[in-house]
Amino acid sequence: MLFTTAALVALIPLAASHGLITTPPSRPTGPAIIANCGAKVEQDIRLDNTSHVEGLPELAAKDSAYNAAKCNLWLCKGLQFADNPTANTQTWQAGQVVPIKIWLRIPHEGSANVSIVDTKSNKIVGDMLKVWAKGYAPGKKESDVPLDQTQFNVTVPEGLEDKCATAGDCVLQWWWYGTAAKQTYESCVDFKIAKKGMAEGSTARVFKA
Ligand SMILES: *[C@@H]1O[C@H](CO)[C@@H](O)[C@H](O)[C@H]1NC(C)=O
Ligand SMILES: *[C@@H]1O[C@H](CO)[C@@H](O)[C@H](O)[C@H]1NC(C)=O
Ligand SMILES: *[C@@H]1O[C@H](CO)[C@@H](O)[C@H](O)[C@H]1NC(C)=O
Ligand SMILES: [Cu+2]
Repeated sequence: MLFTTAALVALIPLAASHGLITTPPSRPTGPAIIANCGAKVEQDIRLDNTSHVEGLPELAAKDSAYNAAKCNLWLCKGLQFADNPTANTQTWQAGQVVPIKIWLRIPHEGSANVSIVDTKSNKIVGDMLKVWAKGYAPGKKESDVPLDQTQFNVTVPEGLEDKCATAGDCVLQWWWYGTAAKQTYESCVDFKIAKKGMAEGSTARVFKA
């Protein structure tokens, strides 16, 4: 097949998309996403782990391994808890301030939020930790994006000690929608909540008071 140079150049921005959480470490690909979502979805994410969700349902539909309920493409892009090394699971306490860093490769202006999601019901738990109703990720290149949109703190809410006691039951999800691009990005951090006074030995705790 022949492509003109212009056509090839036009393809590049599509291939090189767009963002994920780098701190704390976010869910990677692995054998569980292959088993539940199929090899095509896993390959798409592995080749560019900042890519958007919208292309994935089409790839999944062509794959006999795809299990819609277990894969759950609209939560964490289908990335699975079982693929996240245990060492990546964060242990937090209510009131703890958690620094988040986003690698935002290519901006698409739109809205974004950071929230805790109950993975069984795929519902946001409590208030969102961060909301940009508009004006998220403006401009054309990484450096156009305001620093406070890619490096910010969230505070671990009170009252999740039971619901989020076990890693995998809840995730911290960064969610971003580029309005004109019509593309959704999702990236997830696995964590569990430790009851206060029971986290002896945990390190690097940052408390407000
Ligand atoms: C995403 O991809 C980059 C580049 O290949 C890699 O360095 C990084 O570890 C990956 N992160 C995750 C969470 O998959
Ligand atoms: C927040 O994120 C969720 C996904 O977790 C999304 O469905 C929702 O539309 C977003 N809401 C706002 C107000 O940004
Ligand atoms: C996050 O919180 C820590 C500790 O309270 C503070 O030192 C740091 O400057 C904050 N970072 C941002 C980006 O606000
Ligand atoms: Cu794009």
